[in-house]
Amino acid sequence: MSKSLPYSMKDVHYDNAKFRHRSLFKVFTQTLLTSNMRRECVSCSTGKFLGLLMIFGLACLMLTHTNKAHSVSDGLAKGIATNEEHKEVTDIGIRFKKLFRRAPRLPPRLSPDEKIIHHNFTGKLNEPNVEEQWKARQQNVKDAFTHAWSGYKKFAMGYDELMPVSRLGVDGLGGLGATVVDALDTAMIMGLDDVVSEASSWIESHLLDRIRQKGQVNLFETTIRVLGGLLSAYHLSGGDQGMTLAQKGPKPTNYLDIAKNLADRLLSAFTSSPTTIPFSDVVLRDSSAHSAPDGLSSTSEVSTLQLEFNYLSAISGDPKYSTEGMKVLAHLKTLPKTEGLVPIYISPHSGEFSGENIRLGSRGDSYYEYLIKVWLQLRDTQDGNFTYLHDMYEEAMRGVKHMLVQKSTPSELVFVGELPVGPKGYLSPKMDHLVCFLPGTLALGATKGLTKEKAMKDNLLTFEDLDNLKLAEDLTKTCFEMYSVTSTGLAPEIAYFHTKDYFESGLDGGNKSSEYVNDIIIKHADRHNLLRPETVESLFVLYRITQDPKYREWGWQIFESFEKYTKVESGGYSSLDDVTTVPPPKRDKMETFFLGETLKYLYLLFGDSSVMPLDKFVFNTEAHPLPIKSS
Ligand code: DMJ
Repeated sequence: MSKSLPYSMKDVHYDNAKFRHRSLFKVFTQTLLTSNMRRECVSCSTGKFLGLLMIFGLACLMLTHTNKAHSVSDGLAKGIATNEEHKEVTDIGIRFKKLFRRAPRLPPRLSPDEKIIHHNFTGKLNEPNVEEQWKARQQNVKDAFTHAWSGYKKFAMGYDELMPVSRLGVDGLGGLGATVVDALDTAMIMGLDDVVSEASSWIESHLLDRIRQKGQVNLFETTIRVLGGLLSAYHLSGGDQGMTLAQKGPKPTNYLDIAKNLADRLLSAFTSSPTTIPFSDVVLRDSSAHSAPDGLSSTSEVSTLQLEFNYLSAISGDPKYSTEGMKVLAHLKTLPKTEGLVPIYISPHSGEFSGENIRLGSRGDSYYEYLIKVWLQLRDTQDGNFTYLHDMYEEAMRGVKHMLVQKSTPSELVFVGELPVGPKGYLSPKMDHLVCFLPGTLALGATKGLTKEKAMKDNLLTFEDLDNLKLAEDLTKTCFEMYSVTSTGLAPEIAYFHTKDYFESGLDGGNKSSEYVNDIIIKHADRHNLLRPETVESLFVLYRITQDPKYREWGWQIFESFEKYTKVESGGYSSLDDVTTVPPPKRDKMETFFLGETLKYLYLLFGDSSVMPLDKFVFNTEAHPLPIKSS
């Protein structure tokens, strides 16, 4: 398969020229060079030559009049607001000098279309009841959370997950009651005091014992779900002068004590390893650690622990957690990469990457997410220089655009493919649903959590930021279309894209009325849906940053499909076996991240944008918000 042109060259129209003031001289000479005039000039008659002279003379005349817009642009370009703009300039010599001066480079600004975006999408937003309507929709999400929790509480309390169809509990994550801890801060944010009370008393009475007694757990899963959940609960219940969203429940220090106990055991994955790369698994009861059977750790797993470990060090006053976590990132910085892209496996024994497989789906995804998020978390602290994380992130995003991004045929959806045999091999047009975290991360990386409007007003965006934001918007659309192209309105676990080099017939998503039904291919083995959060996560971030209501509308459509096809009457929601069939067969599992992430992001998407602002909180990869502390 041949590679098509890189995304950045082919598709992005943020040509600097768009933002530059072009001098009249340039316009004039460029016209001469590019229009018919040039061709005809070779044999031009005296009459035509005189005509040209007249145009030139007219141009000079125009320049002897004041041009305020031009002066304002100059002021902006220098970043200074001066009164010069209003002065009459009479010196023709200066004007001629201007003719030959290089046009200044202006900071990017919102186009008039973008400025009015939130007034013209549905035509309804000026109506007084629009916010009321979103509040009502937000209440629906809250009701869904209550229904999910009630199923879990009735049939699986204390187990990691609920099997809603069998009405049983199952321990798929080592037996720490993962759903309880993952769900707790969502309940706090939603103001569900009874759930907070039930979840927190279970944690107070059982979690420490479980941590002392349980066997093998995965370092990454336990960190992002359980440790992350505890740390967020600590802050949201008032710890570290945090918010007091929880009216009921234990003192924040109780969450902190449990978090420390757990993290002390997890640290053995770092300290037993012969390199700075931690082993993948820990036996909690004896604080021993070992690598996975193949001896390897996932790249995303070893690089997705640092937000949690850093915050724990900040609030406990003990630097050891942060020190171990950050050693990993410092080491990853030194390893060879392909345009910032990394293989999905790494060996804790050698400290080197293993294999050539490069992707932003499973085992690769949150490496890229944490580069920018850890930088956002630490950039204002005085603990060291973390610019290298931002550099690694930017280089990687350039690599994504250059090596992985393509467009589908016939309807040109932008997608992120994979390099299963490394950078010299073919690009597979396969995109995991997991990759849908990327648009949110790109948007966050561009504006650092501010709205695009504010970031542009304050001249904070570079052209690269805008380029990344444009890609974020294109990919969010693709992720949404992965839902709307199926019969159920729910995305498959994996999609393939029809390109000029790749097509398989008879594998569409089933929604024949979708414009993209021929662009997206869904193989039989990939048709399941695990109630994953990545797309609604990106919708939430994109809505916060662009303020474009279409992201809310898309979120609502997805939520309605979850309600219609995944809800189990007796309590809980179930993952599905096949999103292309109606009714879809249920898989009998409610993943913890449905409560921890999916419903939290939907709730925040439909709610007031001042709650959990993205420039003050960084969400760990399991959607547990941690405050960004300044120095
Ligand atoms: C979650 O546990 C996290 O979001 C992780 O980063 C990826 N997988 C799941 C959700 O899909």
